[in-house]
Amino acid sequence: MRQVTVVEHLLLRQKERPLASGRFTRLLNELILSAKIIGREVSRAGLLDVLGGTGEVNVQGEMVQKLDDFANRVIIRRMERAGVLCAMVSEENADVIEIPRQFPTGDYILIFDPLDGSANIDANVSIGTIFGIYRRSSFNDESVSISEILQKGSNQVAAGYIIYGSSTMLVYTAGSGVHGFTLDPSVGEFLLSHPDIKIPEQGKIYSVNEGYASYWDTATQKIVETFRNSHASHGRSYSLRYIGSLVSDFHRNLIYGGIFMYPADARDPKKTTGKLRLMCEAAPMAFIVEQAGGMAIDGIRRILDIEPTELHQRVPLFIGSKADVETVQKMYSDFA
Ligand code: P6P
Repeated sequence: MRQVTVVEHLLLRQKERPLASGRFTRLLNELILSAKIIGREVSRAGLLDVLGGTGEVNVQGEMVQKLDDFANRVIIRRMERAGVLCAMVSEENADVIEIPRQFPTGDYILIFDPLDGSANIDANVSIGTIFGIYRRSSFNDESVSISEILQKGSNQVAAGYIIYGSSTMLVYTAGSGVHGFTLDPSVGEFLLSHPDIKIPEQGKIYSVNEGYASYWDTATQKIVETFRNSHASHGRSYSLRYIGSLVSDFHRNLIYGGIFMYPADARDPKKTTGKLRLMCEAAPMAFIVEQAGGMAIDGIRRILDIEPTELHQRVPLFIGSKADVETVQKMYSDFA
């Protein structure tokens, strides 16, 4: 079968939209090139002086890894020149990243986590880049206001991730299904390997950091116990799989089925709504999983319906196979 490159796939999509300007295609092309550059460094991390931390702490209060910093700079420098963006938001930067005046702009807004799971870099665990793409409400020359950026996830025009694992894969949706492309290093192209991905209706895997169980509220403890003891309650056993890298845990569940949970916990009074970020982690993954037939909630609310009030606000996340997420939603509702 002739291999379809991601560029051909994007051009096919563009042909189906006669009014398309080609800016979206250009945006994704630049993002894909950034991913190839990041992937190259990630694959050589052990050989270069890019392992370990920079000694700095980011806006999230997390140690900045050298590869984090590298990935962030690669994306910002390449995307600010692409002529398609009016603003960017990075998980690594406290404020909105404006496009320097010397570069042309467009009406897309890119929100991204340059290297999620980076705490695992030194252990050679798979990590990833996560992105969500929005459009500003009205195209004008004014600089983008924060209200134009704080959009709910259902406004995304596209979302995706690149996972740097045993192979480098790009998984993305632009609202017409979820498609996976595997990088063929011998030609440097992402080739269509997983067309129209659908997540199984119900899985046999639950992913959660059970080490925090004593910090969860009663409802959360009961919910996780249901999956742990599912053989007794549902007559089918679930396996606990937890990598500690969202992109890896999500991707495995997308392919095999299952649920990933990062509940709110009482460990840090400043992070009572969980650790994961709504705009640069939960919302892009929620768009992808819904397009693949799955579901994503904060326990009660659909993630894509949540109106952000801050750039880096955190949210509890329950995401994956529809039947499993519905179990969680029903149990939280019954406890409410
Ligand atoms: P914990 C990585 O730092 C990350 O943001 C996600 O990739 C991952 O799912 C989560 O944190 C792991 O957090 O608290 O279980 O180590």
